[in-house]
Amino acid sequence: MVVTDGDPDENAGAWWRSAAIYQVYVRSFADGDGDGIGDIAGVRAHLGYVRDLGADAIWLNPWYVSPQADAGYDVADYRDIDPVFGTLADAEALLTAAHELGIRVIVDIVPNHCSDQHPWFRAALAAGPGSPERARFVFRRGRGVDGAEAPNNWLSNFAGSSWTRVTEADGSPGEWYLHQFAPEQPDFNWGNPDVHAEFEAVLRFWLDRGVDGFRIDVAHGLVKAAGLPDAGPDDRRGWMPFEDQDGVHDIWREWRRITDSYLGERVLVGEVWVPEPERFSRYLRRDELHSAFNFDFLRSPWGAKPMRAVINETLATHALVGAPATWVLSNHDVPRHVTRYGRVDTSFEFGHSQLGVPTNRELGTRRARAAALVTLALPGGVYVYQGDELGLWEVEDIPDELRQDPMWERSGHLDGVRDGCRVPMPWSGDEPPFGFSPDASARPWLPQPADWKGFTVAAQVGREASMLSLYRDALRQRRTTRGLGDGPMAWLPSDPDVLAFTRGDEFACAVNMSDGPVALPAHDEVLLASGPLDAGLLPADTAVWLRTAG
Ligand code: ISL
Repeated sequence: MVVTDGDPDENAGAWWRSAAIYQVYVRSFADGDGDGIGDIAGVRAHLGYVRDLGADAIWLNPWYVSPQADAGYDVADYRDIDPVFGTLADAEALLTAAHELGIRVIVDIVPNHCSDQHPWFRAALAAGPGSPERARFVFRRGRGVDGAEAPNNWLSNFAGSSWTRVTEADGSPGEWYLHQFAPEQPDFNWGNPDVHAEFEAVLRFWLDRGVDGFRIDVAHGLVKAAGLPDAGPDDRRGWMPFEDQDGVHDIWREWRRITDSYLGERVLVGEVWVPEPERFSRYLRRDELHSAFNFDFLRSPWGAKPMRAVINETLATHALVGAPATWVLSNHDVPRHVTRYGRVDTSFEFGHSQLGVPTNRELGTRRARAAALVTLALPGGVYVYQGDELGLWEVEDIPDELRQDPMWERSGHLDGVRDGCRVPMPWSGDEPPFGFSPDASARPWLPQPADWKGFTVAAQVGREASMLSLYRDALRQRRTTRGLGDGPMAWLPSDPDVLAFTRGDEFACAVNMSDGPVALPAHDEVLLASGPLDAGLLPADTAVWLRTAG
């Protein structure tokens, strides 16, 4: 597909504008070889499940060679597969098998940083200050006496300073290098042409093997403000010198030219955490990324007022650049929404861990069912994180010694946001590993709760009231119902605590976020409901899909 200037419809009807994309967290999806860690063989064996669910594509979290200091987001070789997940041949076979089933494949790419075991970083350490090897990363002399203080005050996303001091070859304390995440994840210097050339080659390596696109990790973070100035007092809340710098857009234009040079509608999907919606939309200009995760909806508290505001703002912002919106309820970085929506404070914000705050799982599940119908009915694309479709909740009682997230140790155990949503999938059976591993004696890399017994795929398939049946029905109808996916929506007049909207002239969705039952909007037929209706009324925390004309 070649983008032509000035044609507003040049990508109308493109698959990614309406896609339902299933996020496969490879390490926790299915274990093919019995070591308790999910792998490519496991994904391949369960592609039929993804097809039956009704997803158009899968997004695979990083599978590259990695010391796994941050679950694969510390990449040591971008052109090969980590042995824990399989081989390059396994990856190629997975791409073929997925394509045969009509499932597209998006792979994660991590361009902000690599692993400290990446050959470039090892060479940079060995080569010393002022070398071309160091120029591919962000090395600086420290401040203060003998350079003993970090070059600036930037804080890592994983707590503590963003800088680590190295010991030079002669044993003396030396320069500092920047890492916006763990010290094992040195940031690349995107001012260096080698970095651009290397990533172009890596993109082509995977595009040549048939991937349908990339999910770009930390797409707002690659370019840092010139001179690396100290961050201001509004740390972490607004514009920061290490995020959302204007120069980052040149990189996405470069990448777009690469994907556009391939046949088959290959896509760039950004992980873009930017507080201002207008600045967010800049990543989606016609010659930049195709789409980006809309985290504002995920962050929003449960409620008609805040969610209506997010929907309106999202659609207005995307309209500015002609991009389709996306809708996301959970992913591998945030507590699962069944748990979030059962709390008093239903919002999500990084750094405000609610680990252990009481939650009403029954309420959270009811809302999660309703939220599924809302997100699958909204305009644009949608992401389903593995386990959302089973109604899994955040596992909050993982023993401290089994936790794996680097954020846990680095934050002094204050933050536990990311292990509890990564617990391996329950497929079948009455006890762990619930069919996750082929061998019943295998120990999954994070422990599964015993009460997932009733939440396995096998326990939910064919059970009409299950979350899995709801997702399957909704995804099937979403494909076949005119008006869903990309396209316009219009609000229907409603109670302020109800969201009701039409998609085209035959379909409406309503969700009741008030305390009591409300009347359904006018309709011919109820197509799908997230819970039982109450004498023809829509109960609290329930959503419906309606056929509005025959
Ligand atoms: O800290 C943030 C906002 O202030 C986050 O948005 C942060 O940018 C985000 O969590 C980045 O996540 C991604 O990159 C990480 C990795 O650990 C996550 O799993 C991944 O989704 C580093 O590669």
